[in-house]
Amino acid sequence: MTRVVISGTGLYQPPHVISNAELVEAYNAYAELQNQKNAAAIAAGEMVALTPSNVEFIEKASGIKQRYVIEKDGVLDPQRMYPRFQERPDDQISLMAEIAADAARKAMAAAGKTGADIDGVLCAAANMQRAYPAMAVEIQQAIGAGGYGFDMNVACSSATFAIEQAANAIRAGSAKCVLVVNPEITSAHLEWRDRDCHFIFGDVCTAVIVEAADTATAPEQWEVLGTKLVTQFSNNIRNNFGFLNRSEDSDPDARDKTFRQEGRKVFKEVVPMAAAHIEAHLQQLSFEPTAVRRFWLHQANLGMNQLVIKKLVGGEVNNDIAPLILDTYANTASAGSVIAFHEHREGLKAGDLGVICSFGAGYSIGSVIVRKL
Ligand code: CO8
Repeated sequence: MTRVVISGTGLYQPPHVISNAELVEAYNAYAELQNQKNAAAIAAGEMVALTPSNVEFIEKASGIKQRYVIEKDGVLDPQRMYPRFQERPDDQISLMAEIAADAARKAMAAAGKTGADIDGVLCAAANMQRAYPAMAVEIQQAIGAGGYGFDMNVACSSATFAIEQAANAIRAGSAKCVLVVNPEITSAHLEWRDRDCHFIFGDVCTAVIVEAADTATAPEQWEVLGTKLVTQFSNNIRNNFGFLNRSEDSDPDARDKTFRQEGRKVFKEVVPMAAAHIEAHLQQLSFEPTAVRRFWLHQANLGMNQLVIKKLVGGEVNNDIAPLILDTYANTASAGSVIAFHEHREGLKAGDLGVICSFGAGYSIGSVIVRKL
């Protein structure tokens, strides 16, 4: 069977940072405005006043200290609370394709590839900017790639699921070198006016080059030993925003239809699923979890990752066994485990084993077992 390697990764990092303090200040100003507006209804017991958010809660409950965003002013404007992007004409590259092309070029440079070497582009992300033409096809054009491109969405597991599709395409002979790219503009589909989730997400884009081992020339390569995907339906993380909304005549005052979750339930249900999934995957390849040198896990919650690692290998979690990027990037949906892999490959030597693993909405879990060549 054709051996498959990851031969390069790339990262687009947005220009702006929002600290927890800035975020909380904006939310609290918004809450104050709402409470003033609804003072009569609140006094009459018809409405509940909004309670303030706070930095200590956010850091303790999630491990997040800041997030990167493409546009900051709109998010922090208490009268607005979402980013301010200018609509682009059709003859200009679209925003998702622009950040994807940036990350892609960096990954291609790391892998020693040009656009002409790429014959498959998978744009895998939790939300697409539009229905069609596929973002992947626009990215394919922007980087001068050949072959084909398509979009796919498995929420936070989009990247790992795409790496499996890329590896399968290479093994089946339908592609030689596939770009997997994960533009996550989470700031535009987060309800920043919801205290329960306003702190969770950040923007970013990651890119991964997956290719046949016999064409790879990069100085650093990671053989894909196996991939394993699983899904199980859950309503605990949903985004109901979609093309049917305008036909459904729903309540205009209802909460934004974008991201919402039952965070506690997600935490409880996904941790054991993820740990069991990784263990089963390693077992299929005759490895014990303790044989793994590094786990690049999905970055949603510090406590989740600590528990997953504890279940797998016992002992305390540190950045050497499971690096954390959540503190600086927040949850970046499908890109989280790939950022961890991109930024924290130091200290591993040829022959070392690693696991890239995502978990999130669906539920969906995807693991990629790699060995450094
Ligand atoms: N400030 C102060 N207090 C707060 C705040 C706040 N901002 N928010 C909630 N509280 C209060 C609550 O009101 C509650 O008070 P009380 O006890 O009086 O009722 C108390 O704090 C505890 O609240 P929670 O139970 O909600 O708090 P948790 O300790 O469970 O922490 C977390 C909340 C951090 C959300 C946690 O549950 C968690 O991380 N869960 C896992 C989430 C997860 O992994 N989700 C995956 C989602 S990502 C995904 O799959 C991709 C989606 C696509 C991307 C979408 C991009 C927009």
